[in-house]
Amino acid sequence: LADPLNASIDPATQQMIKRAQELGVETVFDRAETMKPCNIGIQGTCCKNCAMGPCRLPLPKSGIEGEDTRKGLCGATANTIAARNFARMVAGGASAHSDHGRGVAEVFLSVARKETEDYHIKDYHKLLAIAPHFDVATTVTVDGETQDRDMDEIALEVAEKAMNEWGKPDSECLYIKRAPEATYNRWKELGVLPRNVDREIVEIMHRTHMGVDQDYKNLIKQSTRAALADGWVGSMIATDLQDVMFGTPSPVQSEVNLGIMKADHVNLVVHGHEPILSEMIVAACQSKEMMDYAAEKGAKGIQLGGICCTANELAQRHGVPIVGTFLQQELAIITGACDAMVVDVQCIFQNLANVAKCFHTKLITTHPIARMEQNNVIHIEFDEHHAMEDAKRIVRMAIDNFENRKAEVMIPTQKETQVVGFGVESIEYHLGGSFRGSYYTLNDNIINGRIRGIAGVVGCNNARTKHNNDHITVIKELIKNDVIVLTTGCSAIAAGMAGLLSPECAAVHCGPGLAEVCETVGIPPVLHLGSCVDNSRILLAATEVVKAGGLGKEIKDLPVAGSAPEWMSEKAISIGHYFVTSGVYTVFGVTMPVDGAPVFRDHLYNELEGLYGGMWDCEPDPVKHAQKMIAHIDKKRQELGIDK
Ligand code: NFS
Repeated sequence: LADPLNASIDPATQQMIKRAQELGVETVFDRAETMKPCNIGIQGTCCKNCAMGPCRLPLPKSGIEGEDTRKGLCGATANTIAARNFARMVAGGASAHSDHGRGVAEVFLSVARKETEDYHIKDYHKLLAIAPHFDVATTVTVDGETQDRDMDEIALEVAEKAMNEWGKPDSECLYIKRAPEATYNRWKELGVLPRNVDREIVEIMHRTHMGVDQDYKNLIKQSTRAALADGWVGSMIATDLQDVMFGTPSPVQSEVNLGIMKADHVNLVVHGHEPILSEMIVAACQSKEMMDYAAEKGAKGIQLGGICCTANELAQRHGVPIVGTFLQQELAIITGACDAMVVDVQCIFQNLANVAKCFHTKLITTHPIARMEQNNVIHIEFDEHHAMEDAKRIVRMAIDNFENRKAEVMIPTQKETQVVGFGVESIEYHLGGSFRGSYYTLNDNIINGRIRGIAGVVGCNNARTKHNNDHITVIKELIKNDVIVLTTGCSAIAAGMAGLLSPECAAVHCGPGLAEVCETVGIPPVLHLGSCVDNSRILLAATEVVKAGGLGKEIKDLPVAGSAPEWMSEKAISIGHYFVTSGVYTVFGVTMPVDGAPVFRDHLYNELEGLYGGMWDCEPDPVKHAQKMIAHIDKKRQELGIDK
């Protein structure tokens, strides 16, 4: 069994792991003790893409002397195998984000066509802001006079153009032009502009099929195309259209950690990724009908809480509290107070069903592409055409289950207050000048050295490393050294749990320059930018910094660095790769499946810098990890001549 104190730095998590062990309920933390990873797979050199294999090419303990003669049955080298595996991770990750984006675009199309009554356009301002990026005009000229164009027309055209980004037959994705011009030209020259999202992902699957692409550099080139199609297109459209339909986030206070659950309330936990589902659940929970029904059943109210990126989506737009990170999903049920857990897609443990069996919790799947085989799981397929009806059915199920609690309820008391919901727009507002919002003031603070640089710290938890420890150590080391941190995903949740998303923490944890900026402006030193598709917000924030001037022509010129200290998912690899190829030095923690192919690893860790200005790195020690990022930031400051 896992030692709770070694498994997490968070007392609430430790307490619930212990509780699970007392009750004889197994969790991911225990399984991480009993099952160790495969020594060859972890090196990235196991090829199982055909039935002559799996061919396993571990690196000899003594390293390679002379020529590397390792090969699979077909002759595939370690470089080819590791690059294929890497490319397939990018394909997996890009498809998850982009399919999410496609789902949002489809709902937006039904809104634009007026085929649904449950979803609406909430932020017309954002719609007008994104329309030009789809080459959609926002004005018309009538009799030589410029007039505003009809909103319904704009919406419909944006929806159709957006859908096209996934499958148009010719030319390139429109959204890719949102990058700094010099970077766009660089990509064009290197031949990595994505044509359409689906094609780039399909092409990875083709190229990594047995006997196709056998040049690791060429495989990485295609990975770049697909990753750029993720970050600058699929994910970015997801973010933008979600903002249009559900509102662009602005800073809002909320709470985080298991302690937000309430013993005397119906606790409904939403877990997964797509706000299409969770937005409706929020609306249903707030309806008088549901609140009255909960009271009728003896509950003091309905406590909604989120896990994983769904949590980030709801927190940034509604201040809905966050129950926890990826690694706390089983623990939410183990409180004995989770009356229903509703899931859609991505990052959902199949073991939730086994844990739910030990309690009264109703586990509800909602997405046609993500079901579970266990027979205690209820499937309520969510459909945008009767979304509210479905949402109410789910909420009612949770309320009906309130009286069925069996095990003794044990909810940890820990919770933190946090400010979430920064975005490209609100950073401009908060860090901008007092007369007009712009990135100029942020740039000025970078140039004068109060802010040493900007770091994006993002990504998952990984049961192979102490829960939240690396996120928090990396972030604290960065802000101590005056590096402002932008965070998303489970890393953002970890930061919130550790109290780092509150403006007050600046005085405690920051270096003097960053502390001064945060205190003057009243912002936390760690800015919550949302879910993992919202990493697109980080790309655009960096682009705004470039545009504001004084710090070079491309993201690669900026004093910035990226990090995923506890990554585990394929999505993280796709994100890492679009950060790298957008010009960001990006460090991953835990381990990278490239060590069995040192030549290929060198391509990722060194050669890519010459092409894109950004490169990969891996550093499991969180302090060294942050210091490597700071060293890169300093190198960029020096190149810019703002070194002090
Ligand atoms: Ni990102 Fe979000 Fe969390 Fe990792 Fe999973 S929830 S999309 S993949 S685990 S950060």
